[in-house]
Amino acid sequence: MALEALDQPKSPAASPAAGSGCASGSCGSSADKLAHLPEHIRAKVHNHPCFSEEAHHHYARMHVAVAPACNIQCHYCNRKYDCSNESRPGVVSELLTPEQAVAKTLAVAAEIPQMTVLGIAGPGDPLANPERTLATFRALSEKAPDIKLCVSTNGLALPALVDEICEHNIDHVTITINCVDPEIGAKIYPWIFWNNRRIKGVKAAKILIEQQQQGLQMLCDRGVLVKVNSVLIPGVNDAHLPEVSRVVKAKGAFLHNVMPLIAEPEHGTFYGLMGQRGPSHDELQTLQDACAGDMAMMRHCRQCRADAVGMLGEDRGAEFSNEKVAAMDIDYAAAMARRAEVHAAIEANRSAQQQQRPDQPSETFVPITALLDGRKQRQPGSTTAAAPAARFAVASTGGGVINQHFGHAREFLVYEAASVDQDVDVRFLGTRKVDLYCAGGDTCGEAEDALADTIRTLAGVTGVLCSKIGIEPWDRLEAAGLVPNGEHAMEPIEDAVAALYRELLAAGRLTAPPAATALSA
Ligand code: CLF
Ligand code: SF4
Repeated sequence: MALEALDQPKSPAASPAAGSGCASGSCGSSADKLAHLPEHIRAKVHNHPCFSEEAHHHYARMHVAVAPACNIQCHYCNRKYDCSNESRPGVVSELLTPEQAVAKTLAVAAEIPQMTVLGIAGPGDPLANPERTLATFRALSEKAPDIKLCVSTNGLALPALVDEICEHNIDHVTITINCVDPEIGAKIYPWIFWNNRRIKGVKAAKILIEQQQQGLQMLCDRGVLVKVNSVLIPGVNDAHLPEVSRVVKAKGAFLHNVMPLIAEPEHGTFYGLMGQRGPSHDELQTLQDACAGDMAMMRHCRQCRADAVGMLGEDRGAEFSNEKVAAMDIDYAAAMARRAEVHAAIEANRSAQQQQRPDQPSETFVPITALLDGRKQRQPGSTTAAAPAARFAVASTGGGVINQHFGHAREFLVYEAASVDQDVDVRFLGTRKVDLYCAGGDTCGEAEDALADTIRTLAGVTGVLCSKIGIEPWDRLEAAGLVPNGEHAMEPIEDAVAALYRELLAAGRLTAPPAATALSA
């Protein structure tokens, strides 16, 4: 899993219009982006950075790597590294005991008060290590009741553990479901370990799928919010994933997260060694849109490490090694009070941002519960007017505002703007990772290759919004046909994207739709 530190934005929220600063997220404002959800669900997702796209601008999560073993083998995994269920492979985790995990969680909660969720996602399968996983959750539910608990699993052991999951107040569960067809499953999973036996092929996949579906149904019946992760493997399950979406939605899954396969020979995975490719940006987005139909899709996943700490997209794990945590003296009662203050300030910011846009009641993703009420998502590139859609890359460290220097960005958030019924509709599409262009000091601006790579990564994007940008990269972006913009610093992202879109439209610079091949997030 992955991360980032929250640089608290000095947003317009500090104004008296910031409202009551409802920390519970239940103020009932019609401008609240989650207002369409039932209250009990809104309370669960409001500050969960994975289950709410809007929340990921404001809140952080952390993982503790307490689960080394796994009960299945996936062709995209090498367990010397992190679990590819929810992790970017390639970096070995520091394995923790439950006691170390609890100490680390309390330390992070004190140091990063905007951390709201503790997840267990590896490096193996958390439910294949039930004692270690549940001991961690049990201790944390007692010592840190203000932290949400979250677990990610391949689902094989899930039905047997559903009752214990519910006992420990784990409100959010992710199941990685790559298929509902055993024939396809046999191409992804060479074996499972089941009832003390290793089982292979289609038979193994059939058992795994049955367990996943049963576990999903049991959790949904008990009111637990379930996100389904699927790894998009071109040529293996790409045509099949819309069916997966349909099936899991019918069972009551809250959100579907289609993630790209990461397969490189150096990872030592079967797919990596066999040359199985991952999807392009275009293929991923096309598949996400195909799965969306009337289903909620997660598009802001960072495929983070099993020991991730911080905001999505930033890694602060090194600050919380076992050695460093052992040297910390944490007063958790004081930390909880501080956390409550910080959360109230964040909610004041969010409330103010929403009040500035009372005509925008919905999240950029639309949860299933809302879609069942008849809400629809605009399809990418679609517009009811003659004006074309355009894509914008945004540099932000969090807070939902444009607050990052172009040269400091390690990733860009990609949004699409389109004219719809005389208004501008802004939609989040995904993220694109880049190498750091400016390392500060004398080296700033010398990273020619990094800038060239960034420009290539931003293919299909029309404008680049950041808080500041140097003359050199400005010229290079312009020469590449991009429109750099630093005029909307500290403004809410969607407002700034809409403003630049309008400006370019009025200037006649959006007369032709971008080429279809360029339209990828
Ligand atoms: Fe962790 Fe996963 Fe919980 Fe989030 S991550 S266990 S739901 S708290 Fe989030 Fe990371 Fe994507 Fe996972 S961005 S990989 S979806
Ligand atoms: Fe690896 Fe996770 Fe698959 Fe187990 S479930 S083999 S840890 S990717």
